[in-house]
Amino acid sequence: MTPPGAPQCIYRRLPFQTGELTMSKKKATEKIDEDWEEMDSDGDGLSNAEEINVFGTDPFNPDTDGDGVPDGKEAYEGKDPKDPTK
Ligand SMILES: [Ca+2]
Ligand SMILES: [Ca+2]
Repeated sequence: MTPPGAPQCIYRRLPFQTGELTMSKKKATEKIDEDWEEMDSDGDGLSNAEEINVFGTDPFNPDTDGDGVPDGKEAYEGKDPKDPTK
């Protein structure tokens, strides 16, 4: 005989367990985001975070303004990687 109330105990634990799973999944996603920001996806010498947050350039295009000079080189030389005339 199953004592009355037993299945409810199992049900009450479910939301807690689901919440834990969601939290660890979110942490994993944040770690991936951090790793991605450290990466240099287009290989122009600037990290993805620098391109988005500092220079506003395209992290997947090594030459955002299309003047033939890589974003990283323009940033290093103090030029504007978004303006082909500079
Ligand atoms: Ca880059
Ligand atoms: Ca350029």
